[in-house]
Amino acid sequence: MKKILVIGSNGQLGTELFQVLSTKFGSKNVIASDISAYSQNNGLFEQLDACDAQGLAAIVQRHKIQHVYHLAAILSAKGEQNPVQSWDLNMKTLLNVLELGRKGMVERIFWPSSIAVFGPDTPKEQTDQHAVTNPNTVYGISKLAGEKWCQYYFDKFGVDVRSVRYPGLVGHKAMPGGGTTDYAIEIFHKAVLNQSYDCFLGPESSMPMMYMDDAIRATLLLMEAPSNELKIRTSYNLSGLSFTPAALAAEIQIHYPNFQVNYKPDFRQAIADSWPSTIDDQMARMDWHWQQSFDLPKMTLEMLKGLQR
Ligand code: AKB
Repeated sequence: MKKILVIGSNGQLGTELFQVLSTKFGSKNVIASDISAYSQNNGLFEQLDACDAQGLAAIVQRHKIQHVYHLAAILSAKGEQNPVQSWDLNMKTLLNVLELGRKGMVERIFWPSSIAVFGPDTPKEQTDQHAVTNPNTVYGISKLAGEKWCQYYFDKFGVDVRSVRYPGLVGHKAMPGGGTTDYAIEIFHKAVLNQSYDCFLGPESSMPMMYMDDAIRATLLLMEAPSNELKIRTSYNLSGLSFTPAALAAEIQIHYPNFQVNYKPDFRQAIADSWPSTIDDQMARMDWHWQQSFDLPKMTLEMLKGLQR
């Protein structure tokens, strides 16, 4: 059994990924870590500021960690409010983890990139793996630089680091924190409370999204793929579904006919406008046999059922 460390385990993705990894590999083999002193999960936990390289290395040595999932980051919307802090945290933590790989202290690393690597010059539809990027948010710039660092550590030092460009992730077990795609989770929380939702994007902002179960399945598929079959060592395009706030509201109204959305776009609108609408992920489909399974009706049903429970 592999020993696994999840960095950022209290986050939206970390909470769910930790649970799935613990079930799959055994709770004694998966260690959660977060900057917070308290764990959202049951199981082994270490408090860790991933900017602290020595603290990170000590945890890796103590638990004989082989695989690291490094999920800690400041996301797009929060990043625009704290540009320098976001750059420092996003880059320093990644380099600390890549250094573990270079020193032979861990065998394999997962680090998420994002559709935020794309920008206003990127073609909007079926955005190709190698499309022009030119991001205009600090989060996007840090993800693009991070992708290049992953490629560099793979080429120069043979570090087995793997990555996908997540779209907006939609799940019901944890709240998102500071992203532009967060509306797609918040809206469900309001619907099940029979409240209206003030959406911070306009009704026609189409963005790539993915239900959390698909995101976790994609992550595990990539981490289990034979190294020699992976042709992309920056980060793989990954596609689930694309929808607008209006389309999502209409789908929720099938279940909650009185549900109302008020559109009040703020600074996040410009970020959403700079990102693609749909993604071409054929490289992921070819190299590690990726296929999404959630469409908008299925995702909506799962979200509503999960939140009602
Ligand atoms: C965000 O909105 O910042 C994130 C992302 C797309 O990476 N969810």
